[in-house]
Amino acid sequence: MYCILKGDGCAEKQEFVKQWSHDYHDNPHVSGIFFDHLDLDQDGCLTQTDIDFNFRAMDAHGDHSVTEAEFASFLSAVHPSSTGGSSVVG
Ligand SMILES: [Ca+2]
Ligand SMILES: [Ca+2]
Repeated sequence: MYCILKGDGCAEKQEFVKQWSHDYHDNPHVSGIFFDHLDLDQDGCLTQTDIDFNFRAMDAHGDHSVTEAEFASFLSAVHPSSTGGSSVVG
């Protein structure tokens, strides 16, 4: 996710959506909703501050590293395609 932040330290929504859709094969609509979850101050720009807050949310064990499992459980909490949808549970 860090590589999305370009030289100006700001990933705009369309920039993020394009990159995320490419890397994770989500459709752009889903990626856009996901961006809104990550952009905590809602300024339409994903910055280091947003990333830091999200990183802390991901790092369930507080060991300052985010494992694939932690990233996956973070995704399942905030990613629109994994909440609701076709699931009959809950
Ligand atoms: Ca922001
Ligand atoms: Ca961790």
